[in-house]
Amino acid sequence: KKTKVGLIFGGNSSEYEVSVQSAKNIYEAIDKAKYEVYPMALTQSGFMVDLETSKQLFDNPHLEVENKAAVENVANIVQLGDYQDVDVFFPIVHGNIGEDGALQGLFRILNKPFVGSDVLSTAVTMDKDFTKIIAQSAGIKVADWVIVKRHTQDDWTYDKVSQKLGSTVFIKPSNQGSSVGISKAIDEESFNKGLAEAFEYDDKVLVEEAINGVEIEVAVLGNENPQASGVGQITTPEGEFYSYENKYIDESGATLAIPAPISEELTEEVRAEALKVYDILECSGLARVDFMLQNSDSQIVFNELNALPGFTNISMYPKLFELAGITYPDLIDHLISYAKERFDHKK
Ligand code: ADP
Ligand code: MG
Ligand code: MG
Ligand code: K
Repeated sequence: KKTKVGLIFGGNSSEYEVSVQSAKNIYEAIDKAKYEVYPMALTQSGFMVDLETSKQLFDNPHLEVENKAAVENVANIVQLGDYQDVDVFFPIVHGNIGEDGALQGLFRILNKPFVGSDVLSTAVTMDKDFTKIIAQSAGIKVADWVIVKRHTQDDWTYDKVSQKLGSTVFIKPSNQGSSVGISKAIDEESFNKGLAEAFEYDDKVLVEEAINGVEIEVAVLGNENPQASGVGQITTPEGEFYSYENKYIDESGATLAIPAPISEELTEEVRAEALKVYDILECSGLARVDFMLQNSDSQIVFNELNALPGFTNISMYPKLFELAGITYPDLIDHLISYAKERFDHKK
């Protein structure tokens, strides 16, 4: 008997298109002899659509979907409960709802296995502030930061933050991804502008010390004894950071180097640090752990953990494991096995 996989994708975050592409690639690559896949879309308005329509989104992500059930948002998501014959859910929804513990909570209520980290871990890692607090308390090096909340905004000026964090700072909404709402500030004007922009996305904003260096990333796979891939590096044009534009729009904006051109010794150090972060944040299934490698002293500074990273067949996560000898279809197979394993252990 084939395992029935509920492949959930889409969502209302800025990473909608990436999610659709990831789901399409998973749908095409999954071992059909072993798995039967139900593609289930969460459209941008939050609706859950029927299986046939979901499949159409693979080639036409912005198809105007008329939801046949025409019921309210939440009721539609709860339709997932109607699919009692799904053996395991594979959520590949980034950001809001998908990567922040909300869908994971629903799977727990439905009492079904699902790919990726559980409620606590996804909720914590979606919040950059909580992620850093926990990592730092476990001895992981992170960039220094302050928290500005909407109601404490007036207490903060560029002068005040730059005294603590240096003259260049990064401003980011605490709960976001894809660099949305993130900016670099170098003076009062860019600080005020950046803060206003970040508050468009969240009530809690991080102002962070800028790390002068390159971004490096590690893919991690597994439950109790996870394995780390090699290290990948992101190179952005001089003076730019890995912005939304560089990630998804301008093809020439950023390049991935897999493996990263760093020493074997440093590679091992980064891999070990990634496993430590994965363990501290109690991840399971998969995660991509992102660091900055500081130019001045080659220190590795943990930046963030992505619980459901981009999973298209050219994304960093699968590419890193491909280099480690795990093909894309095998990776999907492993993830589903880990989902079932965790479910069985928890009973
Ligand atoms: P997201 O979840 O949106 O990817 P990140 O924290 O990874 O948020 O920030 C997006 C990008 O901004 C990073 O990939 C990096 O290029 C840049 N960046 C973020 N924080 C810093 C920092 N403290 N110092 C230097 N660059 C940073
Ligand atoms: Mg992120
Ligand atoms: Mg990031
Ligand atoms: K994250």
